[in-house]
Amino acid sequence: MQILATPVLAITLALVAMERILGIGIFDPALGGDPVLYQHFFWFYSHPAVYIMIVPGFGIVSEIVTTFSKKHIFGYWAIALSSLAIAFISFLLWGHHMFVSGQAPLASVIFSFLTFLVGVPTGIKMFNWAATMYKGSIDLKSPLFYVFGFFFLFLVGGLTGIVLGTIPLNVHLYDTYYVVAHFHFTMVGGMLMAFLGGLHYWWPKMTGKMFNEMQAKIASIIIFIGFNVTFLPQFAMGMLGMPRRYYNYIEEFRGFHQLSTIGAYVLGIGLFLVMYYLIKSLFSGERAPANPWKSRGLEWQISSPAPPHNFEHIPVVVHGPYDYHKPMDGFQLGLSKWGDGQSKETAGIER
Ligand SMILES: [Cu+2]
Repeated sequence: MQILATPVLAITLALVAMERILGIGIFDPALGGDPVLYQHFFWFYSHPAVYIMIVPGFGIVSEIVTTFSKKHIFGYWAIALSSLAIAFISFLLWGHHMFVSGQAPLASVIFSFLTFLVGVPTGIKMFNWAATMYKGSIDLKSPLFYVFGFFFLFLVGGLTGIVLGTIPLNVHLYDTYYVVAHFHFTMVGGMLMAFLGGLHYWWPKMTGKMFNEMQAKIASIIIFIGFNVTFLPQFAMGMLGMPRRYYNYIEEFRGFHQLSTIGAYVLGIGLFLVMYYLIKSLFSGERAPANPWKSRGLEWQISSPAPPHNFEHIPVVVHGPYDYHKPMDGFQLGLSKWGDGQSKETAGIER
């Protein structure tokens, strides 16, 4: 997605430079250019750009959900193929940012339909994650707290995306705080929550230190509350007509804005708490065991932090990374079957 989308932004900047420096009319109507063309270029890059940030988050969520449900991921192929479908469809959606830019009505209808279509693979993922947790042996650890935050916030972000993809609603909501709220629910819900979940999940593996689990859970709840207090009022404000990118507003919106401001401070406190206990863990945290979450993933079978060359010898893998239905002993036995009779110690495997 980065290879296909990001160069378009670079090309657009090059075209702007050519227009400014050489006076070639590309976007400026005074020079015979088309300003809407700029929007096409911009959104052809910027819609996939959002997905570039979210899709890795989907991968993190899949890892965390299986580890803390102790269950094989439900619908492995559906999860994998839906990622590819989301990546592919993301290149066909840019026009949903331009319903009010004077594009052809037929184009708007097609872009609207394709926008609804991307909800299908995204929905497949959500249901597969829910099915993975169903009847799982749920281990309520801090990375899973962030994934729960992801489920709720990203769901709201996705559903309000369907609202914005609906042409008549979009005409009313375009350039209002509704869009600001929707965008933050997808970005913070989709990317930041998954990032924080992944940061907590792999922190012991990266640093070799355990953070304070209780503080991590409290911080995740503060962040979740702070985020909702900040951005939920913006949906209401946007529907009532508060435009985005304005410093001033009429008296009617004061309450919403003040609530948002309070929420932003709560959100900030939560994020500073994360910074505090993570940095503290580096100095005074307990030593992390090789596999603190009892995961089946290959990276958890080496010591924490990961040794410079990960595996001294190529491990023999006899089970998949999500095979929680197979006994743990057999799994470790499989990994310790080294081709050339190396001991488990040199391979960094801890029992
Ligand atoms: Cu978009």
